[in-house]
Amino acid sequence: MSEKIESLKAAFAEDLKNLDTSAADKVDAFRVKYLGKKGLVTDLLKQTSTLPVEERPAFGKMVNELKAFVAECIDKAIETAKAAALDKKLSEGNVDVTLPGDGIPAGSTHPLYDIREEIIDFFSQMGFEVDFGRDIETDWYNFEALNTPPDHPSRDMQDTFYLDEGVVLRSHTSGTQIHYMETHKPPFRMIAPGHVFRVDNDATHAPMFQQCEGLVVDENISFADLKGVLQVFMNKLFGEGVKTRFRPSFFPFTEPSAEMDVSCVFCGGEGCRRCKGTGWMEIGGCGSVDPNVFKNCGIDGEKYTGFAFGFGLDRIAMLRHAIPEINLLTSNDERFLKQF
Ligand code: FA5
Repeated sequence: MSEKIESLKAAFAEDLKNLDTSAADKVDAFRVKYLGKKGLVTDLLKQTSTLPVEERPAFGKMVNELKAFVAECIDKAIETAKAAALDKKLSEGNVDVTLPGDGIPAGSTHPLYDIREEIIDFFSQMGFEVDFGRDIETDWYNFEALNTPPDHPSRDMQDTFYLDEGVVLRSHTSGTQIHYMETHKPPFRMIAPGHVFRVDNDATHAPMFQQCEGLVVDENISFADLKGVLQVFMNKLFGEGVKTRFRPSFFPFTEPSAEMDVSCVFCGGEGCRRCKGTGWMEIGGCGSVDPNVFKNCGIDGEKYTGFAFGFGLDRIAMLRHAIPEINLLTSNDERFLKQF
């Protein structure tokens, strides 16, 4: 039987010499001839079972060695055939090697994330500490300590999600002020970025959005300090030319209180549908800390004064990128996200 193996090996070597490796189909047919299901080597291997038991191991070993040799030679022939095919294609000029390759898709940061990081950077550089607070607050932190007792009419200003009796999804970041004042002694400056929740839904109001609270407490802090800090902040966010205005307003936890507006980016201040014809867009609330809030946190309101503010990050993103609908920011729509 070993002669059979030797003669097949010799025949294979001869056959290989004459193989046209420039044609892939011929190489494949050659592989089938020797290693296919009914191939010559496969056939030889099948004959092992017809031999006397004592001869089988030696014969099987020799055929397997032949099989490995044949497979290696054919693999080389396949590589040669592939290279020949590529050479042919290149010489025919069918491949433009100057074409750009397939792009590797890369993600990018979300515009709201970018704005949050920018705000944190800006205030950190001014010595503000960052406290992220918590999404779930008790009534005390979200309302009462902020000078808003249960039947106070100003509770209607923020339509709140109640989780349980006296437990809410925070409707603003102002509650973090209280936690901070309970655990820190003035003087201090802090910001509190985070998600907030309200029963609200239209083009400029979302049920979940982000705010960033700010609080500064020290001796002799005035409303002028507040205006100065916020003007510089707006210049940083929207550029040197941005127009701002403070409108008298009301918040139970600040006195006096104001709303801060920036000139509408959609119409440049002319007045349009988006700014309801006013030329301005509301961006946040602010004011001097109400002495009752200091009292609730054990801070001496005779000695210390302070200012606080709270901005909507989604509104800042809308203004900065001229986004017409607030819900696009959380829609997870790739067509929208790919623009950033
Ligand atoms: C407040 O939430 C106050 N806590 C802000 C504050 C802090 C005042 C400290 C004084 C001192 P207001 O409800 O106006 O205020 O919300 C502040 C900002 O959040 C708004 O100007 C707006 O930019 C944004 N905002 C409010 N409601 C929504 C909403 N549903 N969707 C998106 N942004 C909103």
